[in-house]
Amino acid sequence: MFTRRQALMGAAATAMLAAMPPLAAAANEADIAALPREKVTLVAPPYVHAHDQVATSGPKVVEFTMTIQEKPIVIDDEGTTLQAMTYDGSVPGPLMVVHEGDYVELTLVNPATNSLPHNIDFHAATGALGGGELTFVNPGEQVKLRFKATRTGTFVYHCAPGGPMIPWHVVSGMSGAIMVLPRDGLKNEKGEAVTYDNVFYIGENDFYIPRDENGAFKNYDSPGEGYGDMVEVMRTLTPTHVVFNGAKGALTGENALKAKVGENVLIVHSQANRDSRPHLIGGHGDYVWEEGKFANPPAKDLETWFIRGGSAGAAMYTFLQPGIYAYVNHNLIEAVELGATAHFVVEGEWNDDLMKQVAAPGPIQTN
Ligand SMILES: [Cu+2]
Repeated sequence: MFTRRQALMGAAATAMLAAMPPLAAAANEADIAALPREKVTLVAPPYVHAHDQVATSGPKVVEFTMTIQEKPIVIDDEGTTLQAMTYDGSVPGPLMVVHEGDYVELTLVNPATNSLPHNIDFHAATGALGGGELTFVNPGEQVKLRFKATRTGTFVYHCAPGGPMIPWHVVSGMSGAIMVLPRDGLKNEKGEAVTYDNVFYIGENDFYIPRDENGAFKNYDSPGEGYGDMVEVMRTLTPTHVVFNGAKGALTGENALKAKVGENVLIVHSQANRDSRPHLIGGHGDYVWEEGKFANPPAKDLETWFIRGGSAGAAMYTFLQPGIYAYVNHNLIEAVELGATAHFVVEGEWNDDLMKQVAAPGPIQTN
């Protein structure tokens, strides 16, 4: 097992961290202690905990707790099982929402029932390793990290316990996202306020499941048992599964996302390891923060957008027609063969002006 010291970024990084001066902002502690505190209970994706879009008060300390769970999850309809590593039991981990200027205070728990050390690297945070050094916890430990949310946008967080453990933990499920909203809410390209009626969080994962000599996916009894085989598959850079929210079908059929005509939906989409290209079949991105950062004006009317591996983006769309919309990674092989498809089931009145079948299928007319 990796120890805390061995696991981090090598001797140079360790020396650099040891040489860091005491926090210059120590005098600030009293100010932070005087801030109001809010305890948030996280919600499993695709849903998101209740939050204000426009902050109703000044900055606060927002308390979150996440418990790391190593557990088997079924990732396709053939019963293929991944010995997953999860934040709070879900793949992806929960979406956290705060406002710019708030302090995020996370208690990260690694129960003794787990077999591996873990940590968390917040792309939203400023400081060495995104908090990875400060949150490294062995099984049986917990840790508390505080960081100030200084930049707005949607950002990935992921486990980064050092060296080859980093990609392995990430492709075993350990990533999620945080959304830092501007205190006065989201704006369109003209600087006008825009709000959403609902928000869904879609985390995309690439999985690398080893196969046996007959080509069947292998099962393992623990993450560590499958490590060597999985690294071999990872090194091909060819995933066996590309899925939304932890499994093929996690967001289709009975698990489809629900919306109504006229509802304005925000879709936060993260991919911690690999590029993706979301497309809503039959709809559009009215406003898309492709890189996910709200200081930049959103692009408008997009057909397909790009999520860079290691980032989270946000797309806003008002549904105009009822029906079933597939939301896919528009590498269609990944969408259909490997699993990266979600469905929105939208209720409401059909608008013939926007689309109508003028003549039903029938014999080809020759005259
Ligand atoms: Cu981990």
